[in-house]
Amino acid sequence: MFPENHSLHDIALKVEAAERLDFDDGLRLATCHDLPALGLLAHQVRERQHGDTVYYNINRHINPTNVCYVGCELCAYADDPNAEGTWSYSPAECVEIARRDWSSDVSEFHIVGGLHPRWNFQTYLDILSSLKEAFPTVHLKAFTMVEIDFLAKLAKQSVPDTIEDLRAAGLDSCPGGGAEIFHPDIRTRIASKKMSSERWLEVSAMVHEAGLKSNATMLFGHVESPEHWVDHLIRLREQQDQSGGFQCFIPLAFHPANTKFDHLPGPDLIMKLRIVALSRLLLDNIPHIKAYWVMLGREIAQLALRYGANDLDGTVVDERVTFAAGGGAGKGMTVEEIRNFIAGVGLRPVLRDTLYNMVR
Ligand code: V47
Repeated sequence: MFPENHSLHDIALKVEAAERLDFDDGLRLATCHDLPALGLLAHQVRERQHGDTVYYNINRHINPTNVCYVGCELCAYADDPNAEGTWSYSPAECVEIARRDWSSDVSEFHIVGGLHPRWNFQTYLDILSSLKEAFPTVHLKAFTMVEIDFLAKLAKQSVPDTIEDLRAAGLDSCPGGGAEIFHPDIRTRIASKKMSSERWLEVSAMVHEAGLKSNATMLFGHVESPEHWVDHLIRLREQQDQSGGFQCFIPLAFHPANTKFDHLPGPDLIMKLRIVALSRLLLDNIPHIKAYWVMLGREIAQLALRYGANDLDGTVVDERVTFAAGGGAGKGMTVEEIRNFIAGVGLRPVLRDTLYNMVR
C-alpha cells in the first residue's frame, strides 16, 4: 500500500496481513506525522470488517442525576446535592423525561449518572423497572462499571448478584464510561478517587460473564501522552481476549470547561482523528469504533468515518455530560441529519439496535 521508503511501510504490511500490532507499532502510529496515511490504514481495516456500512441508532440519553460524591477532576458534575444546577430525578420523573420527544422508533435509552450520596440501591432498580414497564420494547443500556461497582457496595452484595438484580429490573447492556485513562500516572491526576483501572476491567469481565454486552471508552486530550493511549488500548484488547463482551469502543474527547482542567484547550482535530484511527488499528478484537459526534463535534465525527469509525451513536436527544463541560455539538441530531452526514462521505447509513442488529 505504501512505498518501501514510507515510515509506516512495515506496519502497513502487517495491517494488510491482518497481523496483530504491538505496543511499539502503536506508539509509532500514535506519533507519526502522516495523518492521511494513518487514516488510510484504519479505513482499510474498517472496510475489511464492515464494508461501506455506518451504523446509527435512534436513542435517548437519560441522566437521572448529576450529583456525584466522587468529585473527579475531569468532570463538570457537582458533588453537593444542594448545589445550584443539580438535578436528581425520581423514577417517575425519568419516565416523564423519556416520554418527552418520544417516538416509537426509539430503540435505546442510554442511562448514566453520578454516584448519588443519598440514593439507595432500590432507587436505581426502580429507575430501570419503571422505564421497562413504561417502554417494554426499549433496550436499557444503563450504568457504567463505576456505577455497577458502587451499586454492589450500596446493596452490600457481590457484583454478580448486583448484576442479576439489575437485570431482573430491566438492564439489557452497559455503556462504556468511566474507563478514562487506565495508566495510573494519569488516572491519579484526572480521576484520583475513582475506582482503579484493574477494578474497571474486572467488573467488565463480570458483566460479560453474566452474558451482557458492554462498551469501552478512553478519555483523551488532557494531560496524557501517546504512550498512555497505547497502554490503554492494549489493556482493553487483553481484557477482550479474555472476556469477549465489548462490542464497541468510543474515544471521548475531553471538554475542559467547568472542570479542574479548564485552563487546557482540549484536543484538536488532528488528535481526534489520530485517536479514532489508532483505536481501529490496535483494537483488532472489538468490532465497532464509534465516532461519538457529541464529543468529537459534528464535522470531525463525519471525517472520522473515513479514519476507521463505523458507528455514529444516535439521535441522542438531551445529552448532558459533555454539555455541562462546554460541549458545543448540540444535544441531539435528527435521523435525516445523520443519514445525510453518513452519505456525505460516500458511506451507507444502516439503522441498528443496541446489539448491532440491523433494523428495517
Ligand atoms: O464516563 C466526563 C466522560 C463519560 C467529561 O457506551 C467527559 O455507547 C469529556 O461514557 N469531557 C460518559 N468527557 C459518556 C460515555 C458514553 C457516551 C456515549 C456513548 C457511550 C456508550 C458512552 O464521559 C464519562 C467520562 O469518561 N466525561 N467528563 C468531560 N469533561
